[in-house]
Amino acid sequence: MATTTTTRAVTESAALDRAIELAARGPLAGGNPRVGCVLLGAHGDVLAEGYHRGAGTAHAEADALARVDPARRPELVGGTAVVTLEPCHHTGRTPPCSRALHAAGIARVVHATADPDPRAAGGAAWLRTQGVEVLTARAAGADPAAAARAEELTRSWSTAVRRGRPWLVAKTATTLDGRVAADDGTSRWITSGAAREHAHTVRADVDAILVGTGTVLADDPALTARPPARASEQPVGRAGEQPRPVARAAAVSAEPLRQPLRVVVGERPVPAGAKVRRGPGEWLHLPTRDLATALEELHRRGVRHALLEGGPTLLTAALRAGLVDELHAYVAPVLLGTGTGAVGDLGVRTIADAQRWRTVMTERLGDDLFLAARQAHP
Ligand code: AOF
Ligand code: ZN
Repeated sequence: MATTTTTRAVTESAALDRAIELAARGPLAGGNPRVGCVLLGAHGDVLAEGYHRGAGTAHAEADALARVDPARRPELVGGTAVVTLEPCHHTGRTPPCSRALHAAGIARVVHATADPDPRAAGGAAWLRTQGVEVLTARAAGADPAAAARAEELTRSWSTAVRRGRPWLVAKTATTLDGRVAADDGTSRWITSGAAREHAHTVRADVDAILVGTGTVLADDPALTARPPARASEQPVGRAGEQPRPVARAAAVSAEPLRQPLRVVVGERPVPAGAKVRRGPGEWLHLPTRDLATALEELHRRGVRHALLEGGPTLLTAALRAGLVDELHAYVAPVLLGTGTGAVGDLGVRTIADAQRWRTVMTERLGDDLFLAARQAHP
């Protein structure tokens, strides 16, 4: 078991740091947020810790409550719950955390972010009506850097829930001169094995992978997640030190790899023999040219994180429509000079109109470079 129960008295700031570490162990994919919880007794002792392991399993608060030593349960009375997300107030797949914390005698709740899900929201307000002191981490005086890390943990999920469409990551694998294929259409392979392995790890972290019909016809991709090795231990606590792009959370799980939904977007039919039609997992054809509509449909199906894998037509449309939240660029030290560019006409005619993004992560992968960037504003 990853969590431990100690009796050391800690500050709420330390408890928040720990809750963030725990939350980061949960899966990014699967539809639910990553949440961690530390329960402090009335004298500041850590009575238990918990985290959410994904949709259908116990919420972080319930997980922590279940781990309190029965002999020490009375110490919860007058105690504090430090949580990375506002406690839910609904009966979904599990009972409301608001009521469970109140029933246990918790007198103070410090939460890093609000719950944007209208089904679940209201925990903070209801707890206040019961006389529980409820504060955001910032209001409780948490270290702003820790509060920012906690907010980063749920950013992609919260954004998806608020907007009613998945957080969209768009991937490109290009030459140094921004090409994705040579003049004759050949493209295998531009990036190295290390870059392609990395991309498979990212696939395992999303709920759906999207491609246009053009890419299915040209490349016949399988679109399955085949990460190289399943790391059993990952350094926790680093997540959110800088904005953490969608990547690598799923690798910590020892369970069989959950496959993302494979989605083909576009009006042309998907050929009967296309690899995307074959398992494992499900696939779906959304016969529309309108990516925004396709994304809303995917959100209705529970998709909160999606990865757009090509091709240039769909990517250009997504960028023009402002639908891409995060760019994942794999750049190889390869030159083609001519060939297909990663992105088509964005309507930019002068440098002042360029789309400018913010780099949130870089990594060297063999001879290649990985760069994650986000839109400058959100
Ligand atoms: C919490 N603690 O650890 C999590 C929360 O389908 P359910 O029942 O799992 O509910 C999912 C919703 O509950 C999710 O959309 C989000 O609003 C909240 N998740 N809340 O208090 C947790 N994972
Ligand atoms: Zn809950």
